[in-house]
Amino acid sequence: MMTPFNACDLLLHAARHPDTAARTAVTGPAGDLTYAELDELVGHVAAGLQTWGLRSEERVVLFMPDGPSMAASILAAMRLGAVPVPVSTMLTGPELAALLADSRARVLLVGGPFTVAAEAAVAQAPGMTWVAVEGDARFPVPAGVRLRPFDELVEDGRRRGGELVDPCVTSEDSCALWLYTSGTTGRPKGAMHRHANIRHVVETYARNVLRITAEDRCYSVAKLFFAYGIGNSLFFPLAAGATTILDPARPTPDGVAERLVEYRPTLFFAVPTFYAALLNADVPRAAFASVRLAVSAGEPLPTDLYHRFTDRYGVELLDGIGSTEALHIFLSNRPGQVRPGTTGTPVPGYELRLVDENGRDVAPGTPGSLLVKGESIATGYWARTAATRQVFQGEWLRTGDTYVRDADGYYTCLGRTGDMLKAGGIWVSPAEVEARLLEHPSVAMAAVVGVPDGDGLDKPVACVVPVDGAVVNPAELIEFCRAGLASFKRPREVLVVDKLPTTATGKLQRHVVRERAAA
Ligand code: 3SK
Repeated sequence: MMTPFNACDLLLHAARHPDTAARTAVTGPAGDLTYAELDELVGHVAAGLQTWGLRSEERVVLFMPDGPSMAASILAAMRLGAVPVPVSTMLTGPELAALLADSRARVLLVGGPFTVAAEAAVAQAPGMTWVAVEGDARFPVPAGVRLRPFDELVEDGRRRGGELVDPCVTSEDSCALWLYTSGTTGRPKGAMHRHANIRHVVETYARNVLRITAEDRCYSVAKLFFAYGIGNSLFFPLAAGATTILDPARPTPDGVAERLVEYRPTLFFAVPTFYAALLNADVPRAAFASVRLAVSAGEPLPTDLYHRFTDRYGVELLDGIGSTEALHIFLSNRPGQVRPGTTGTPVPGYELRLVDENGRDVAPGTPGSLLVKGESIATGYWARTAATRQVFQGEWLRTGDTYVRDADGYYTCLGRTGDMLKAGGIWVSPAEVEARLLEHPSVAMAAVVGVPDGDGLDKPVACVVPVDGAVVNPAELIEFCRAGLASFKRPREVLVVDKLPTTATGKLQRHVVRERAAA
């Protein structure tokens, strides 16, 4: 017998009680909403989407900045039994078009600042029927596509009193959310999460590691379109009846420092690259006066960076690891028990294994490939059977990371099992960057590897072989990549070489490239 459950009810439970409904659910530069107001907006957006023909289980793509509209739209799609697909606002038009096609979404919600990429994407999206745009921005759309202001969507739902006609009853197993990840092949894959997965991350990491309460105020540098961000800024605060601070701006150290002073978060979430940037920008200690706990994930936190941050700001910093496929963090340090340089111990609610290449468990002190099991693991990747079978093995998820466990049960990351690299906590596919480099007329061969920068954090570096007689200008090539890829994927450095190291069979020796690039 199916147990009815919708994660939206869990996240908006504070709206149902007279003593919590007036508490602030959302604050930030884009506006404030109490729980009662958020609940009402969610009802209007959900009813509006239904009026526009969105049906249960259909995907709705959100290409929006963090703010009340984005939060309400995610929750509204869930309430409807439809599937919100928040996607990176750093995508180019063709990248967004590829996700629209892959997800078969007919409805796209766009934030005002992102209309250039949206226009290019919608022009190539055959199944699109409705586009809602926040604010006054408009753009031409092909015949058959209706473009309306986001406010009109809300108004359409308001006219129906926020009521859903024949509401879909979801269960724990119903699909609640897709999050795209570049994974190991570089072609984005939609990880499909159930309503129960959201409850699990709330009941495990948020409750047992963060010990979040209704008094907390959460601020995440990672945006809502990341798994890390949607947990930090939506699931955890709302499930606790706490306040989320949603910031539409692209994060910079000075901008974030201003937000910290103005909105006074108690829980702060970022990636190691951003902690390094805060320190390098010399953000004052006072900016962190309200923060009780800082969290780092996305890539391993170097020991030196941990000490520099905690010494400078006097705030406990917890390093953890999660994944888009696991929805959030499953291995983490704990307040008062941090071992710098390690990723801590398993979060209760998850089981971990380290296995050798034959799938046998390894002993403490021996490196192994990290597997994780828990109720928040995605059900698979949308329409990607081969990749699903590789990564989701029965109840176990292959993380692709190599770890070692010490005798006390603390885990230390040794790197990626494959060749993918992470820059600023976001997956970068070397193959994708190499393909872009090879589009340049003066590039004959290219290899992209992760090389630690001055803070010990991996950044993409390209080694290129010029076409005979051509001269490669590194700065121009970086700009060329920035123009054709999401900017975080661009190489930070281009090294011009005569040839690339290859094996006897012509395969690129990536580890040799890495050594040379790091020298
Ligand atoms: O990369 C991580 O460590 C992470 C953490 C939480 C949620 C999602 C991800 C990818």
